Amino acid sequence: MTTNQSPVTNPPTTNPPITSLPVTNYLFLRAALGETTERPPVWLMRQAGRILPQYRALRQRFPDFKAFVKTPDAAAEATLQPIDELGVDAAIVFSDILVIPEAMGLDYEMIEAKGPRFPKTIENQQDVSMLRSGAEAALSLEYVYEAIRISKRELAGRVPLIGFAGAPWTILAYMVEGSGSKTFSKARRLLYTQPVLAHELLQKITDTTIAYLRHQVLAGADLLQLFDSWAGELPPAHYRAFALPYLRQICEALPEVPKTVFAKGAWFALEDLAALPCQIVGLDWNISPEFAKQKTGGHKVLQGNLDPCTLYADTKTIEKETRAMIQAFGGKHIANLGHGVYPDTPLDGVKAFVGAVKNYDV
Ligand code: 1CP
Repeated sequence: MTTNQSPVTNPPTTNPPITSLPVTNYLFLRAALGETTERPPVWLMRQAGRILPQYRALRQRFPDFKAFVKTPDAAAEATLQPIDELGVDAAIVFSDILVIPEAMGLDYEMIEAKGPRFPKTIENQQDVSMLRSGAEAALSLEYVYEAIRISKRELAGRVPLIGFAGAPWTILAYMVEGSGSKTFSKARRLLYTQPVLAHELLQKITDTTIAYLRHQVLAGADLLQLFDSWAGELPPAHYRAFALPYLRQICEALPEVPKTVFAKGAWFALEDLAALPCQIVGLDWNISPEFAKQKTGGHKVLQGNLDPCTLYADTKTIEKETRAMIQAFGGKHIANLGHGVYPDTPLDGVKAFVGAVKNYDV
């Protein structure tokens, strides 16, 4: 136990957790724990999404993305679609990282084909003081826990289920910036102009995320991934001061399941990421496997990192590039892309990638 944990509330009593359901495809869990496996397990970030015709059909029923995420049956259906269609070795619960700001009291809209927009952003002490945090905020995310329980039941042990959250710096970036951004200059400015306030906000996000992920594990998540999508926006010293300590708190608070930290663009922090109490480090496609292995000293399982644009190529090229990637990692590896699969990627390209990993002979 660490001193940074928020109090846990009792898990909801309806639908008992089904963590006891056996997982029959152990490949991912074995690889996550550093075992040598017959081939690397494979899944894709953003596999539950527009690449699948089934997803696009389901989405028709929910013109509002948030209503979709908040309907546990529908979210569970989206979670399972890539398992049925692609045969990947893990499912990831269908949700979004932005449910955390909303649970803390900062509402957002998801604008079709554009992305999120927060009508009100965080600017000053009063804004931060008004936010809910910790167990209290995490209680409002029951719909995610229910989606996990339904997904676990319907997966019936076929593959493990990954729970996830945004990393505190990335969540702060949205809360301060109010949307995606080319520069994230408002969020980065805050770290220079109001560092104490930034730390207060990061701590509140961290406390909420820990309570949230704990509920996800109680609901049945077998592994957890933290998405630090805007890690690469920070200079190394700021990443060390404003991102890593909070990632550490989260990892330390959840010892019961394997954890992946995916810090996009943070090649400069690989040694620090390797020192976190997580099992897997996710890599984007700007990092060579050789560089990553050297910087992480062989201590971590590495996940990634094919350029998502590879999947627009012909099948032969996809197979060749995928095999080359697996060879370059040479074990202790989970095959994935270097970021989420792009929504207009041809399904055949995605299948060629998954097939190339599954047919790989070590
Ligand atoms: O399959 C899966 O991976 C599970 C579903 C999932 C995940 C893990 C979704 C559904 N979102 C996320 C995480 C997420 N959301 C991240 C971290 C991963 C990454 O870097 O891509 C981020 C940054 C978001 C924020 C977000 N949500 C954006 C990006 C906007 C920006 O700033 O550039 C967008 C467009 C969304 C909406 C969203 N979330 C998920 C989907 C499938 C969609 C698109 C809506 C749709 O296609 O129906």
